[in-house]
Amino acid sequence: MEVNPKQIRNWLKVYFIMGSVNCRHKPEDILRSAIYGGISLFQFREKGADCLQGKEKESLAKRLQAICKESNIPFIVNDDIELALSINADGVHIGQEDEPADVVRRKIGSKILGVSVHNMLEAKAAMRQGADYLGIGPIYPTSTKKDAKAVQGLTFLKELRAADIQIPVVGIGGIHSENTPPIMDAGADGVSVITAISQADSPEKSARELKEAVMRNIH
Ligand code: TZP
Ligand code: MG
Repeated sequence: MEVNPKQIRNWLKVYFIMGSVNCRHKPEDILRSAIYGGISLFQFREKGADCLQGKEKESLAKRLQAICKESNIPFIVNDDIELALSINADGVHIGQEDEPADVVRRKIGSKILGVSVHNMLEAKAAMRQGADYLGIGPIYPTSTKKDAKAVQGLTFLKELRAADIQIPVVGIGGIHSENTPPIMDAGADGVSVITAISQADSPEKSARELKEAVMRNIH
């Protein structure tokens, strides 16, 4: 997949992240509902206690990938480069604990590469090493990622934009439609969420509300 920053920004608007442990019912149903509601990008993040491994993980990834394909939603894999390559995902998302971004970039060629960063040094390194977008957070408190860094609010995001760094950026951590506007005002291109959609009574409604909040506050 050929990617340019404008296209990436568009995909980052409502970025839904999910694995089986985030789901109270069938992941396929939650993803379909989220797509009806208007998500623009999906990340398969199979992590945490009791997460699927091996063939079961791959099988769920393929089922969710097929659902994304039907609606032209790019399918990103968290951390697992081998899986992303073997199922021909559209991209990967890595953190600071994973392989360096330049190594991953060489492995995945022109697929989408997202990198989680927490400060200017990490952001600049990720950009130099070929990141297509940056994930910044946790913006708000979250209980989803047990090893998440301290809540950082919007300070770093604002600092990045003040330095005129224009790489596509998505916020993450404790985000829902009501607390989305300040993130967009700080210069994000979109929001990424796990709980707000995966645990919602109606993932469709939640995704729609997030999309409306993003679109009302796009800069
Ligand atoms: N990285 C930083 S916070 C977080 C990740 C993966 C979890 C976000 O989940 P939620 O449920 O939207 O707060
Ligand atoms: Mg990681």
